[in-house]
Amino acid sequence: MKAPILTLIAALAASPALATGTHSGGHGEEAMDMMMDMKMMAYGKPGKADEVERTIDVTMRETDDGGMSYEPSAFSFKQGETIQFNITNKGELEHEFVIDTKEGNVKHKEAMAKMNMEHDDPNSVRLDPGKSGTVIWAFANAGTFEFACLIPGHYESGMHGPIEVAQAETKHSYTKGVVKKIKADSGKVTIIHEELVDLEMPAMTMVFRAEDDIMTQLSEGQEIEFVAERVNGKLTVTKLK
Ligand SMILES: [Cu+2]
Repeated sequence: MKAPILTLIAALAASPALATGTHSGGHGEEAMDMMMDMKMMAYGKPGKADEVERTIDVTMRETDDGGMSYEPSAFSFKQGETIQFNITNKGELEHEFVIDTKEGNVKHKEAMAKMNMEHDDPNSVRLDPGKSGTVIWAFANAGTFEFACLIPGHYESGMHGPIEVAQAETKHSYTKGVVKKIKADSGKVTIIHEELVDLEMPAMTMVFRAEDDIMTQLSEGQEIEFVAERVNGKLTVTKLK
């Protein structure tokens, strides 16, 4: 018996709103896309083959001491990286590789303990002994996630490891400008500036907000290099050089 972990997929696929002329049962791609959008998964999203930045070989096997393991046993990535995992089952038993949050894995593990579930999702692969498979995953968000085998007993035997996704550094580009006018009491400064690359704005004269620590460093007529960002929706000078 095979029951999908994500009954949501089935619900969506069966939804009349998604029924199309070509729909022939099974999980429509549209339904899958929609499910992915709806879930907005913290641990990322299915990656595209042409966006793979790194390929990592992973082996799964039982160990001589009665445990079960992955090699490597931990991963660290940068936010925004798309990784292709080439997974090989070098053991004697069936194993799987599932990417999720730690909580998500715990939940699925409990569900799998109750019934014989198999994963059929883009974030996982289940492999017979000797077989290889691929998971391509885009780690869109920073955080600590987990890869695991949720076949009953395997997690407890050691088949899980952390995936650390480091926050992407927001790169700020400095823009040249001349301070035209300062209204310190209202926290506003008018700057004649060159193109604001980060904000995709052309060279022009604009009013920016600035906190006191920035404001005290400014004077009218001064040539500056500055970083502008949207803070609470308002254009703000956040860095000065
Ligand atoms: Cu396993």
